[in-house]
Formats: sequence, structure tokens, C-alpha cells
Amino acid sequence: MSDKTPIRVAVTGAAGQIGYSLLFPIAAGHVFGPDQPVILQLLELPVALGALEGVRMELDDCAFPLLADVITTSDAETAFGDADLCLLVGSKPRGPGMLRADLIRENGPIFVGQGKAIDAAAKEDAKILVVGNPCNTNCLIAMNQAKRVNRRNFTAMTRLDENRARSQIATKAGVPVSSIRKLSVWGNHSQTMYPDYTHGLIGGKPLADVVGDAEWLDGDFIKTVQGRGKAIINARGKSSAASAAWAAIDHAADWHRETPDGEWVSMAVPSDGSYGVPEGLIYSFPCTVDADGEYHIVQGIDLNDAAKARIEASANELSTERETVSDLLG
Ligand code: NAX
Repeated sequence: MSDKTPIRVAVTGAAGQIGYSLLFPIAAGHVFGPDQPVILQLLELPVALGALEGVRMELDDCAFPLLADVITTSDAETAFGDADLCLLVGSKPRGPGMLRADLIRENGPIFVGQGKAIDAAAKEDAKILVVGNPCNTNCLIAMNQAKRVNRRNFTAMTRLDENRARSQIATKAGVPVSSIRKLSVWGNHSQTMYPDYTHGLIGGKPLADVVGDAEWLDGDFIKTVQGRGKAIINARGKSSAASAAWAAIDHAADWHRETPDGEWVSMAVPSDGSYGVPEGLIYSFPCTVDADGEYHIVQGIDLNDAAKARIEASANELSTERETVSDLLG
């Protein structure tokens, strides 16, 4: 094993379906690289600790050279102890007939407790990624409990939406996914998200020119990306799991290294007021990451009126969500 100090990764909801797909790539080196040991610190509800023990046994059975230790617990401060990266996956799924507002009220308190536990126990510069839905507002709640850890480092996941957009474009244009650049998702991880193709490039050429079907881009493309989560549930009978886990891996890995020249990554981060998005909302912007692992919201993007309207609509939705949980914001 490498003699580097292991990086501590806390994962909540670790015995759930996303957790099950997420832990193995982390232990195999997909986030921090092939010579960086990791310690997994796994949080579950007491009722799921038995299942979590089974997951730990499978991690053992993989004999991952980079996996220095696995801690399983139902105590949040133990799970977040000295953590460098916290992946907040655990939360209740939306039940039949449940409204978005009900889900927000149902899951919000989980993120009050976890935000406090992160603040009490994680490293000061810990990076936090919230996956559990509604992820932007859950992240907002957790961030507002943080007094000691760096609040800028509270982020939520829209990378699955970006990956879905990339795949749709690649299929339509008949190009490899790897030839696509600067395709980014703005806003809330909800039906109001805006997958922005207007600045996208394929092989260095404007994406819209290569695709050559403006009606599809403004219509079915955006609708397909916005509705993909539901389509997966309809087909599979369960919500996206492996693709969500890999998107979390992408988000964390891309936050750990410098973004290649000419590329953007979608991250929901605390708004600094850029593009008129109210300050403090957790909003997905096109971002870049520098060599020190700091993200930056891309500035100076020229937006047309349609894009501005979509960006504003998603910000309005998040402002309403913020009002719904105002009593949980500390
Ligand atoms: P599962 O129900 O399979 O797993 C959730 C796990 O979390 C369970 O094992 C449960 O015991 C645990 N849990 C619940 N409350 C907890 C708490 N307070 N502390 C620790 N653990 C707790 O759900 P799964 O399919 O893994 O989805 C997890 C979350 O990801 C859901 O909220 C889901 O909506 C969300 N998603 C987010 C996506 C995104 O793009 N941001 C996409 C996929 C997914 O829908």
C-alpha cells in the first residue's frame, strides 16, 4: 500500500441502493487516484446496520489495496469524524402521492442533524456533496448548521443530470461522449433544471450546429433530461442508483483535480449572486476547479432571453423551497 495518509470519506445511507454502488469505486481509487488510500466511514440507521455489515463483508472480500479501514456506525459524529469528504446520500425516498413540499419537510430535519454533526466532527475544509433529495435544499439546510467548517464546500449533485444530457446529445449527434464540452446544467435538481446546450461544443464546434436540430434541442432534449429520473423509475420500478453513484464519483473526482482547459463541470454550490441567482441558494452553475481543488463559478457567460427565463424560474423554485424550510436554517 502507498504510504500516503488515507483520505477519510464519510457516506450516509451506505446500505441503500446508491450506497451499494458508490462504495466500491471509491475503495478502488476512482475518486482520488490509484495511489491514494481511503478510509470509509459509513453511516446508517440502526435498523440497517445488519445490511451494512454485509456491505462491509463484501468490501473486505474485494481485498482493495487502497482501502485502509471501514468504520460502520449509526452515530453521525463518529461517521463524520475528521472526514475529508462527506457524501450525504441517506434520506427517505418520495412516497406515492407525496408532494415535493412534503418530501422537503420530511427529509429536512435529517440534514439539520447531519449539518451539526459535520460541523462538530469533520475537518474544517471538508468537502460535502448532498445526493439525498431534494438535494439542493437539503444541502442548504446542512450548510446553515455549519459554523466551523467551510460553508463554501457544501455542494449538491446535478452531475447525473449533466451526464444524462451528454449521453442524449452524443446519441443524437452520433459522436462519442468524450467529444462534448461545456454542456452544463443550471438550477435545481428538479423539473425546473436547465440543461444548457447553447455554449456546448462538439469536437470544438458549436454543439447546436453539429446537432443541427434546433427544435429537438429546445424541446425533446430538455424535456428528456428533466424527466429522465421518472423514466428510469417507470422502467426499472426503482429510482436511478448506479448512474447516480457514478455521477457522485464524477462530482467528487472532478472536485479533486484541475478541470481540463476548455471544460466545465456542473455543481450545485452556494450562490454568490452570479447571474442574478439570490445569494446563498444552492444552485447548479457551470464551474471549473483549480489546481488547489477550489471550485469557481464560470463568469461572463452570455445568456439569451430564454436561458435567463429558465435560470430565473429555477431560482424562484429554490427560493420557495428555502421559505418552506426557513425554521430549519438555524
Ligand atoms: P435507498 O432507500 O435505497 O437508501 C437510502 C438509505 O439511507 C437507506 O439504507 C436508509 O436506511 C438510509 N437512511 C435514511 N435516513 C438516514 C439517516 N438519517 N442517516 C443515515 N442513513 C439514513 O435510497 P437510494 O436509492 O440510495 O437514494 C438515496 C437518495 O438519493 C434519495 O433521497 C434519492 O431521492 C436520491 N437521489 C438523488 C439523485 C440526484 O441526482 N441528486 C438521483 C438518484 C436519487 O434519486
